[in-house]
Amino acid sequence: MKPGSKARRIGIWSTAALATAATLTGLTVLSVNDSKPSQDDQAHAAVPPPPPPSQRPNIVVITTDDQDVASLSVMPNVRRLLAEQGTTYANSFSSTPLCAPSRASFLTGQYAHNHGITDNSEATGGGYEGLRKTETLPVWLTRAGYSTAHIGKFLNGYGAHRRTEIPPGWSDWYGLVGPSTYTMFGYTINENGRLRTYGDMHTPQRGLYQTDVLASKAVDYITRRPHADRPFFLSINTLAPHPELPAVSGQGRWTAPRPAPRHQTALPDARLPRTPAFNEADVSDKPRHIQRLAPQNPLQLDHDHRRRLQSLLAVDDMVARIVESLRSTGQLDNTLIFFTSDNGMMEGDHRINFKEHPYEQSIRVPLIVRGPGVQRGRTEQRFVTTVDLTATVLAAARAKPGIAIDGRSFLGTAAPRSRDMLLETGPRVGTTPWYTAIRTERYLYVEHSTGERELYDLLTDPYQVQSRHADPALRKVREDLARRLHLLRSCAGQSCP
Ligand SMILES: [Ca+2]
Ligand SMILES: [Ca+2]
Repeated sequence: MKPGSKARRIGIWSTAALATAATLTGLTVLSVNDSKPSQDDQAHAAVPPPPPPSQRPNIVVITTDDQDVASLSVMPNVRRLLAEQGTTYANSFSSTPLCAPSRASFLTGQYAHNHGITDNSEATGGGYEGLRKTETLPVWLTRAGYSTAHIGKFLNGYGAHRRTEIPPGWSDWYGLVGPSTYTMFGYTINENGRLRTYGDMHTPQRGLYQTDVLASKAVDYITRRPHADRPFFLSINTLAPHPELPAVSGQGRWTAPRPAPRHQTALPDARLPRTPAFNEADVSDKPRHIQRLAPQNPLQLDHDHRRRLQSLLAVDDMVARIVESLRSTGQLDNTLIFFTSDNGMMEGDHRINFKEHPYEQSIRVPLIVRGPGVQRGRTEQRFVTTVDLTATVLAAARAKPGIAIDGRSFLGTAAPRSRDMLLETGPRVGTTPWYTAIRTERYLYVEHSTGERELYDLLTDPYQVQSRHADPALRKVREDLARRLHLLRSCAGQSCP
């Protein structure tokens, strides 16, 4: 390990350092138009035939729900067992920062404009019912000889109509059913076709906390290896740190998640940083739907923030249990572990207490990888996005997708540090307009369905408090970004950068 690398690694865990990093990453502006196609496609043609399944790695993907990057600071096991033993991707983005569209992108390897799911609700063709399930990652991995298991949250609306349905491609299935997904106690799991309910929504009970039960199922799967002749793909999806159903509190609104009983009094001093974006004082530069927002109650935000962090402590415990079970069964050295989230979260940033929007806290997600061939203790600056994770899993498994996928593998391939990142939402139930946006190393440029525009220079404005879409000095920049965005939002497969 190089001197100083430890300090640098630890540095990424603080919010202040993240802000500094955001400023620093703006210093070099690469012309992304010059970027070459990823080398892994060329490499694919040159590799020998796939090795027998027994030589391929097991793959574990841990996905939290609505976790912002800074919250990794309260997860020492993630740091010690994953980050210090693997590579942290400091510029990882969710292409559609909303639950179902982002999860659909991971499962299909496609941007939302290609898989078609832009909403959590089936009323607009989104959610579980909208997913074309016969061509998804677990189906392709099964074809390639993998055993596949899913544990926890799936796409919104799963189990709402057919509670015992098991989506194609999963050899073991422990999916959280319907709206009960959004409770830490009293949820129902479809356990390979058999429904089982754990406790009561209103009665916290030791041993029945959702994250702990999901962790036990993961450990059981890893230990039992129901298909020991095949490598496995294990997908674990926690509700934490996503809010719980309105019915839980009876307050008529979604409320911050309950922590595990053992973590109820943890992190008493946790408080959100008051950055310039926090309850942004002047939102006149922003689109009308943001201008209409009143500032959020900072004390409520701090309270919810603390609960979110407390709920992540059980996820951190889960990571330790998973790594330990892999170690004790002799599988750790041959297992790739990915830790990520479906989207980020704004906690008062620009007066918003949600994700979905194209701002930094919403689009940035944790991404840490450890396992065979992955460099240890490294922080990687290259830009990666949701669909790249799919491509990376496929490449590691030597599996082929059944449809054209939009992502590029990020392990073991040379790539430019920055490339054009597409951000996009689409029609949703409700009134929020949708957008397409491009995030480059220096700029964020947004085109809203209302015709409104935003443009931020992250070099001079890392907190995105002054949109410069109307600034004549940036006219050429804006035109160039608009041209690049036009290509991005209709790209498919090989035509995606
Ligand atoms: Ca989410
Ligand atoms: Ca402003």
